[in-house]
Amino acid sequence: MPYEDPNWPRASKWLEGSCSELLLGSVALIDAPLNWSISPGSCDKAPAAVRAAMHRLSTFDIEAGIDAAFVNCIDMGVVQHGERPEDAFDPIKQSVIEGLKKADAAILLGGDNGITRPAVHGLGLPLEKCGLVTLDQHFDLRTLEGGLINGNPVSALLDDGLPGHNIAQIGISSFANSKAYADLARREQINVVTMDTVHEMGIESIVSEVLEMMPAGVEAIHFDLDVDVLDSAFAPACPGARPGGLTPHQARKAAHLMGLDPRVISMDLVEIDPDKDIGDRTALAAGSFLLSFVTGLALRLGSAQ
Ligand SMILES: [Mn+2]
Repeated sequence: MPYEDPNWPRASKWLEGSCSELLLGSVALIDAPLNWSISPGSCDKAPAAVRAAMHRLSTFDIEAGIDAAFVNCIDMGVVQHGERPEDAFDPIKQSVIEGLKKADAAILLGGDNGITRPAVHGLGLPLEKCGLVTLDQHFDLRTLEGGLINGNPVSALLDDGLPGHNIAQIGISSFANSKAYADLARREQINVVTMDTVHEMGIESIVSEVLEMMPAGVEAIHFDLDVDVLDSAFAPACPGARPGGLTPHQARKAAHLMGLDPRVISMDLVEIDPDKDIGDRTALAAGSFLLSFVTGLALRLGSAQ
């Protein structure tokens, strides 16, 4: 019999539907194990790895003074989708639309970054009313020639008609991107915040500023948390992570602040390759980001009541 303490509820129980009697709202959890990457790996195993890590996390956020269990987790299970991003587009988009009908926010467990494009479409609004905030060391603006891949979801969204000024990218890093794509981001009027700017200004002020600068016409925002935004020391499971990235503390703060904004109604956690993880440290970090987004959401829903 594994050890259980009734005074220490595990986040894994929350995933199974265990929640507080006093409920503020709900979140839909969707597994989207897309695995069609530039560097082939095992991102398809990430939803299971993050869920397993939740067994070692509690639901209580001592910093925010609130429990994730004030939000009911509606587990929507795995989206059945094809191997290629083109084949996954409709199923993932529909799963987010369904999730948002049932819950106050939808959280997608990737999978690779290719899930971000259908997730934005799943906001269910014309793209000019949609916003995208990425926490990522990379632009993900690679060419669309050769088809969809995990390195070009932002290009694909621009091509679909998402205005560049509705996109903010936090954590863009040196030697992880090219001048051609930095120039493209500037031409498209994407709000780019580099990694050094985050370290100099602080993640809280950057997230607040980015949300304030979203155009007034943006009604719903998708938050793409590419876990490779972390410093590679903290994210052995993310092949895209580089030295000099965010600490788990900074990414957790960012996720919490995003959850607090009423326009932010969906989130994805992507680019974790559990086969490369060490001591589950990347999966544990990702689990804490998910929970911090939910406690942000809980505070937001509580203050609206
Ligand atoms: Mn990315």
